[in-house]
Amino acid sequence: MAQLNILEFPDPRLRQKALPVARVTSRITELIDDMLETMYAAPGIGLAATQIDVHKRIVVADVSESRDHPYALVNPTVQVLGGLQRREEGCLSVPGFFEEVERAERIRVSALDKLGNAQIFEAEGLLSVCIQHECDHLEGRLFVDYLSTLKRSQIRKKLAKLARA
Ligand code: GNR
Ligand code: NI
Repeated sequence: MAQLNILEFPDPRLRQKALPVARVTSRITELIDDMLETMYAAPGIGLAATQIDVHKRIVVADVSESRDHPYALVNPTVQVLGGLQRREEGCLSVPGFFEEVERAERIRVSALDKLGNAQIFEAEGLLSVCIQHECDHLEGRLFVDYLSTLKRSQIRKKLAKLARA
């Protein structure tokens, strides 16, 4: 297993659109294990492959208190079932900044799992937010894109200053 480096906003590589995984090979399974290790170490509740500069449609998540309920989603698709929620979000690629974002409350998720088997489940609350946040990464979108231009540029400037220090 290995921990991987996480790209930080405004790195242009975070804007790349991820490509579908053709087949869940042992290489993909190993990548998922490395992503889980990286997510738990960070610590975070989710991680998209885009954040580690791998532009494949792979997401991991674990929103449990006990940190022992991992999800691995390959080629995930999200169907909105209904409702809205506003929640404070953070991102390992935008360290130190937390802002409220509005998202769908209930979703249905279809994906392949770590072994390449099809999975389908419904999610709400924090898991729903997390999966929507991660699927945004696969499209090159970040939670700061939902904020005002002013707020986003403030965050960009503060992160640039921290990176220089
Ligand atoms: O660790 C994370 N916490 C979090 C909190 C609220 C909404 C979304 C998230 S995901 C984030 C990890 C991350 O950056 N995943 O891409
Ligand atoms: Ni994120």
